[in-house]
Parts: sequence; structure tokens; C-alpha cells
Amino acid sequence: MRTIACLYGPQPRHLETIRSAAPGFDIVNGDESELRARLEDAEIVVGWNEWAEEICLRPQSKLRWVQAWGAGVEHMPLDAFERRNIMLTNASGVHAYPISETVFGMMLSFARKLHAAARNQADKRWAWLGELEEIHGKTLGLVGVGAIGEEIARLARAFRMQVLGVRRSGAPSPHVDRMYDHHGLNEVLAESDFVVVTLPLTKDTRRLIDASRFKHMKPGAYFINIGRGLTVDTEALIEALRSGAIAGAGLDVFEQEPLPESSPLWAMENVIITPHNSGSSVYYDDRAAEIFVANLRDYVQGKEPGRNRVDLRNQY
Ligand code: OXD
Repeated sequence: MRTIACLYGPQPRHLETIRSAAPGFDIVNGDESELRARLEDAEIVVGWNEWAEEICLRPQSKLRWVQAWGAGVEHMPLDAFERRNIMLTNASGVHAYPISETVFGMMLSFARKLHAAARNQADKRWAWLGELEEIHGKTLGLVGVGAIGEEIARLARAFRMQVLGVRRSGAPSPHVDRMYDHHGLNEVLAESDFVVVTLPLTKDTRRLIDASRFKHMKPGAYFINIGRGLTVDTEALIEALRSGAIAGAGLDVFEQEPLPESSPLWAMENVIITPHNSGSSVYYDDRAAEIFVANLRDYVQGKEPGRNRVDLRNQY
């Protein structure tokens, strides 16, 4: 029997829609031992993890399509998928609302010093924080404009921000005032009051933001990373913060996660740290399931899944 294995633990309402989209498929979503026992037979796998990878890449595996439950696919065996002609789709787009809200939370905190007030509150300290900044009218530089960057740009309009963007294709986007390809990165860094990195991790983006990029940033600017920690040279970031070359950083992702206790970033007053949860949302599974079920309907009709196909060579 044709089998779908769900590694992410679907809720009953999602199981219902999966069943009605793929009549005749057997759906396995039990505990780990049941999944391990049935995974070799699965034609479709939803979600991914290390032990599933070992089983799914065995020679006898029937795997044809993986629907990843996250957006980043750098931890997946993309070369093996390509060799074995396995399709990969991801959950890109699901993060646009939650991550853009986190980004605005960080920008507003820095401008209005909410993070400093929260620290004072923890010490029951009533302390005047000086004249506060605004994000209104500031320049926002988005590095890696995909679904998340587009949503951040749309919201930035409400604050009358000027929005600059960088993306591989350089293709324009309705809410980005000026879009560049990667040749324009330094120009965007030099003009922006807030730089927001939403890059996936690929061979081209690994440590793209290094010491020389921080040198291009406008003095007094803020740096936010909600993409992948390995796109940034952490030592260079720490140095830019220590020297005052940049005013602060909002970080959801790190080269090493969890961020080690020994990291100097923890103690820096101009740093806001969140534990790689900016994409978290109570609506996450509903949105990801909607993408999967739309793809499943295509697949069952003998078509290729139409939403969020990952280009295995480009790694996103
Ligand atoms: C993802 C993430 O890749 O949240 O989905 O980091």
C-alpha cells in the first residue's frame, strides 16, 4: 500500500484533511518505534530528523517526496535527494507573520529602549532612559528578500520607513523602494539604520556578513538576524558591538545553538537574544498543513507538488 509517514505529529483535524486529499494512502503517524518500522515503505515523508534520514536513504526505501516542516533545509541531504530524484518542498511562507512581528519587536525595543526598561523593571529601578529614538522615517535594509522580507517591507510602510532590499535575482518587490542584487549589499549596509538579515544558509551565504560588512554599516545602526546564525561571523559581530561600530543587535539565530553560556553576547546591554523561536506561532501547524495538503492534492493527481518546491542546487 502507498504510505505517507508524518514525523511531525499531526493534529486530528490535519489527519482528516490529509486522508481526504489522499484516499487509498496509508498514513503512519504513531510513536517513534512504529514510524521506524514503517518508514522504509513510505513514498511521502512529512518532517525530517536524523534517524528518519538513515532509514529513508537505505537502498530499498520507496521515498519520492519530502515535505519539510520548516523553511531552512541546510540540514537535509540535498545531494542524495538529487541523486535519487526525491522531491523536496518546505514550509516557506509560514514564518512571514511571526518573524516579521519579532523583527518589529526588536526594532521598536531598540528605538524605544523597551529592553533597557525591562532590565530596570527586573531590578525595581525607576530610571529615566534619556531621549528616545523613533523608527518612523528610518531606512531599513533587508538582506535576503523572500516571503519574510516582503512582509517586513509591507509593515515598514506603516512606519514610513524607506526600504532597501538585496536578493539574488535583484527582482523588484512592491514594498521595497530600491532592490539590489548581491553587488549592492555594501551600499544597502551603508545606508540602513536597521539591517535585517533573513538569508537561508547556502554555500553562497555562509559567513557572508563578516568583519568587512560590519565596517560598511552606518555608525549607530542596528543589526538583526532571524535567518541562520552561520551567515554571520560571530567574532566580527561581537567586535562591531564592543567597538561601538554598530549600536546593537537583535539575534534569534546563532552559529552555535543553544548559544553557549560563555558567549559575551549574553551580557551585552545592547543585544536582544531570542532562542531561535521567531518563527514560532500558534498558527504554525495549520499553515504548514495547508501547504502540504495543497501539494498532496497535486501529487495524488500525478502532478509535481506546486507549492514551495526547493531548488536542490540553490539549497533553498
Ligand atoms: C525554519 C526555522 O527553518 O524556523 O523553519 O528556522
